[in-house]
Amino acid sequence: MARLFLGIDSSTQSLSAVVIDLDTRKVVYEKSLNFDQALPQFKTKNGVLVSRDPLVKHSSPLLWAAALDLLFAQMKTDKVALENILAVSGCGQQHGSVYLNEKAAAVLENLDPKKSLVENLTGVFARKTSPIWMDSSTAKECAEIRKKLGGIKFTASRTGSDTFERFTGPQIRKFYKTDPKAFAKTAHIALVSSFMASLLAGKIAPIDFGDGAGMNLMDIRRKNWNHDALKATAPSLVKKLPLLAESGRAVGPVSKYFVEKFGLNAEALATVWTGDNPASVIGLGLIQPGQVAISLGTSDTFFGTMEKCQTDESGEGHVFGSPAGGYLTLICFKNGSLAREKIRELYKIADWKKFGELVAQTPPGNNGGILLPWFEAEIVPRVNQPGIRRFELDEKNAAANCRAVFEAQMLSMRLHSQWMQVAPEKIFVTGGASNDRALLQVLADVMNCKVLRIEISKSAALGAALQAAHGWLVAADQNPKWEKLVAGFTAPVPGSEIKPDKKAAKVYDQMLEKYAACEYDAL
Ligand code: XUL
Repeated sequence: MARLFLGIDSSTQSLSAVVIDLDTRKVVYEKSLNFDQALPQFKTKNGVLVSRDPLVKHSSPLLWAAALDLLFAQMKTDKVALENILAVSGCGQQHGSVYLNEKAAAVLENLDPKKSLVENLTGVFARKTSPIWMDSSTAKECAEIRKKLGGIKFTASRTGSDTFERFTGPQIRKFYKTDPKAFAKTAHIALVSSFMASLLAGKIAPIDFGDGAGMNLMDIRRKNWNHDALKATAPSLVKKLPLLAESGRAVGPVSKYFVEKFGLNAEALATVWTGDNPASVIGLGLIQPGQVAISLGTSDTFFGTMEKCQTDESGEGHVFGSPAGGYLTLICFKNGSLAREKIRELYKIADWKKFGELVAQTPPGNNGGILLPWFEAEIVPRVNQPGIRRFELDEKNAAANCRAVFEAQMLSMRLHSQWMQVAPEKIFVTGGASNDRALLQVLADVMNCKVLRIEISKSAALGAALQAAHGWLVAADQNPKWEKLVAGFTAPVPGSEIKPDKKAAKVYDQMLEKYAACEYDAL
């Protein structure tokens, strides 16, 4: 019997599955369901509910549950050998939170396969919607918690990050302040990851050290709840939060709901999930300390692995627990493909191929033209009032604006990642925009480092599947080694290496200062 493992990624815009065969070391199945298209009745746009306040971004936990039903139904239709799956793990968009009432635990234990998950779960929420990572409406709560914890440096060194608007602690505090009655009715607070894990396990699942670190509530070094942070956030949190645990650890057998309804193996293990970025780190094979990757997705993220915990005193970057043990550092830039898409729309550029061609037509350094692409409130640097700004850049020149948006994104990454003090000899790159050589050349030149493409469209779901395999091997006392486990699944695309151009790299060394001055000016 093939040893299969299922990884699920509950991201902002879609729910994806990857199934791996551990013996042939192959991905045997991949599928994605786009929320807006597959479940239009939830009325989301790019996975987000419409809101009048541009700083408020919520989604619906029932939408994620409905998508899980659809995904399993799809796997059944596609004849995935669900009876051969030995463990299921997953990951979720980070920071988003789900508020469950006192009925939830019993409902989870008795999920009725004759009903849908949505029918089962109606009535278990203390709050109908979930604030997600794109929300930036909690500046006040961030300031309050930061002050109680003793400022940026202390907050970062205790919890792994300064307080951030999208982090769960400030979001919980806002909920407590604005709707104390509903907060009082909240028996369990889950993250997107632990909520989805709870559905699979049929009980309240722990939060892992990777996603837990995105809450401003976990002690990053001790990996337990930090009581000062809990107290600074809201009352009685210790009762409302689940246990913290290693990702991939077995929670128990999967809920009978999935066994009876879809034919999932009754002995398959349900495991602890993690955040999408920690899972991607595994999916990209970043196991060794000092490795660096850039993911060009809805948000652009810059991450690296490290053995010891070193936090960013300036408070821009984050440290999370890595599913492979140790730590990962992460910087999240909200205006990633979000901004590239906006420029494409603005200049009516037919496709990404054309976009890349326009970038290639313009010189490195863009003749001095700079664009700050803050279409949405930006996380790094902190920009609360969205708006784009041009410096010595002709608004009418489409090609120059295409180059400008990507150059600014890469210069910002270089500038704001300096605290990590890593000098990688190569950078792995993944995500939608990583298919374009012209863009990767800009990346290699700005970072003055060779760049290799990893073509895993679903690195997070793959990481989750590997995490399921790891958890199952641990439970079977087989003492798995991460390096061995990921080998073969995560090699860079042959021939994808791009070397920096020495002349262009010099241009960017100089441009960095000018870029920093523009940021300073704009802020
Ligand atoms: C990371 C972050 C985003 C989400 C995207 O801190 O907010 O990358 O995890 O799903």
